Amino acid sequence: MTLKQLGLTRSVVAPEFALLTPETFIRTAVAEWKNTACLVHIAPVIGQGARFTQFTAEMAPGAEAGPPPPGIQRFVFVLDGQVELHVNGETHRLGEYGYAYLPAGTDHTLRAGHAARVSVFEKRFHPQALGLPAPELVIGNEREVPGSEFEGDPGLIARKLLPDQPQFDFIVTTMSYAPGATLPYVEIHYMEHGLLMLEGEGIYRLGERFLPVTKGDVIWMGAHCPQWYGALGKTWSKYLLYKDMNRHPLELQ
Ligand code: UGY
Ligand code: MN
Repeated sequence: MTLKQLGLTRSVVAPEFALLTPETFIRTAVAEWKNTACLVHIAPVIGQGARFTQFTAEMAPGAEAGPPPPGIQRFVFVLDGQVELHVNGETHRLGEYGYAYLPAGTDHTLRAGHAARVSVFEKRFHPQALGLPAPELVIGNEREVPGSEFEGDPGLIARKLLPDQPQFDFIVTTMSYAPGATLPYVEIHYMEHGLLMLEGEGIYRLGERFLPVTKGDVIWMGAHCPQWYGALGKTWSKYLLYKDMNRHPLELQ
C-alpha cells in the first residue's frame, strides 16, 4: 500500500494556514465552469476565514466558463495548454503562464479547444473609499513581466502581474528563488495569501511549522500567519502569490 492509502498526507489544515497537497485534492463542479473539474483549494469557510477563493480548473476539450457571480473579480493564470478569452468583442489567446484580470461585472467567456489547466483566484470587489475608478481589464504573460530584486537580493525575483494602483484590492505576483535563497525574514502581516507552487521545491514556515513544499502544492496563509520560505533543490523555485492590498484594515470584510 502507498502512504496515502494508509491515511498519510503532507496536507495540514490549521486555524491560520493550510498546506494542501495534491493527494488530498477533490474534484467538484462549479456552475459557471462547463465540462470542467474544479479543485477548490481555498474558500471563505477555511480556518479562521478567507476573503477570496482559489481553485484549479481542469478544462476538458471544448470546456467553457462564463463570468463569476455579480460583484466578483476573477484572475486566471494558465498552467497547461491554451485558453481563449472572449471579452469586449475581442479574442485573446492565453498560452502557458498567460493570465488575465477581469474586473467585477465584465462579461466574458473562457474556452479551451484542447485540455487546459487554469489557476483561478476570485474575490468580491471592495471599492476604494476615496472613490477611485474601478480597476481595468489586464492581460499578460508572466514570462514577459520584468522582474525586480526582492529587498535587494538577486536570488529572489518578484514579478507583479497586476499594476501597482490603489484601485486594485488585490495583487498577484510570482516570486522566484535561486537554490538556497530565502525570504529575508519571517513576515507577519494582516493581509492574507493564496499560493500555488509553480516550479521547484523548498521549505515553507507557516506559523510554528516548517513544511517541505513542491510543485503543485497550494498554501493558504490567513491574516497574521508567520511565514518564511527557503528554496531547496538544484533549480530555481517559483510560486504564484495572491495578496489582498490597498484597503483600510478596518474596512476589510
Ligand atoms: O510580499 C509578501 O507578502 C510576500 N513576500 N510573502 C510571501 O512570499 N509569503
Ligand atoms: Mn507575505
